[in-house]
Amino acid sequence: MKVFFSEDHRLHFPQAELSGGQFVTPYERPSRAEYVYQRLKQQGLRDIADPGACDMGPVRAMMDPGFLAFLETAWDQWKAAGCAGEVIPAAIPARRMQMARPPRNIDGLAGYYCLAQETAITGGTWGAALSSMASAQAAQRHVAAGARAAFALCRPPGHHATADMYGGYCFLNNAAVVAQMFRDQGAGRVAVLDIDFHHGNGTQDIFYGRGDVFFASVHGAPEDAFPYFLGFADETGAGAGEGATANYPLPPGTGYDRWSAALDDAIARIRAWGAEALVVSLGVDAYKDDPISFFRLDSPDFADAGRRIETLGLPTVFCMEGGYAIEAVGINTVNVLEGFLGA
Ligand code: SP5
Ligand code: ZN
Repeated sequence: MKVFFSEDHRLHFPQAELSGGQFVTPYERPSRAEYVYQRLKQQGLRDIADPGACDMGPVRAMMDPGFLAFLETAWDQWKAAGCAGEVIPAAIPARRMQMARPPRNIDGLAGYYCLAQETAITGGTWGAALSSMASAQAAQRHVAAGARAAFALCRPPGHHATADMYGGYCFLNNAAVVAQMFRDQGAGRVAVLDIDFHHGNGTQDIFYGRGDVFFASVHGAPEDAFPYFLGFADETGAGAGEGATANYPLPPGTGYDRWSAALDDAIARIRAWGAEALVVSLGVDAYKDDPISFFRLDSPDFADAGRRIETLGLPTVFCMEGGYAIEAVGINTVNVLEGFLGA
């Protein structure tokens, strides 16, 4: 399986994550990608290419122009305003406040585009986010050209980002852009299968009203897990998208028996729906030792999940999402790919 990976992910290395009322070293850190890269090579997945530049066409077509301009200039505006630290807004629009008036003040503007304040923006964030998107796009083009599957080693991740909000360590939604690229190139129906521990709220939001992209997510129940405010089982799509969203929220302590039953149901739904291409949001934070999650999957379970995903028989792009048990992230991620390949 061909892999796309940009070393420019290292441009994004914030020092601060707001966690438990303190600033800690971010869980989403550059070494995550390095461990996956090393494990790929160790396991013989050595066909690893730099993706080249991001194609801004599909990004601009999907994302809010004001949001993109904000991401590109946030750091410079923050510094120009005399702020000493990384971009972390103090205030976010909440109930009964104005949602349609982006402030001029950069602290206000950052809050306007922010969905979770654990995520800091730095001087390298925009470049890294573009490089992550570039890997996803290169993987999509490789599959569109006839390969059965490709792996985009994306960092930073993307599935929490909407068309107009960043957060949850995500800035640009790589999986959503890949799904749309398949559509633009003629696939009638595309599915996104999100197996990251966290609900893929950004991807769901982008496609919620559409009947051409199915979204399925297996994740920690919102009552107990980030992103808290989306991912309930009764979210099934709206309008033309009614029936094209499937959520599998699961409780603390969920092990592979229950998790894989949800995965099987999601796979059956995607098969019955008639997807022609598949995008997998591949997070491995469902792992038992993940420091911020509460499922109990073990490393061999990830290989079994890869085997099950392969049974769909679809052209497949894997986009890296989360996973924070740093040294196990490589093993678990590559296990999914090897399971898929039947290795
Ligand atoms: C892509 C992805 O997996 N994003 C996850 C974002 C999670 N953000 C909230 C993290 C909360 C961490 N709390 C740590 C408590 C440790 N005791
Ligand atoms: Zn996650």
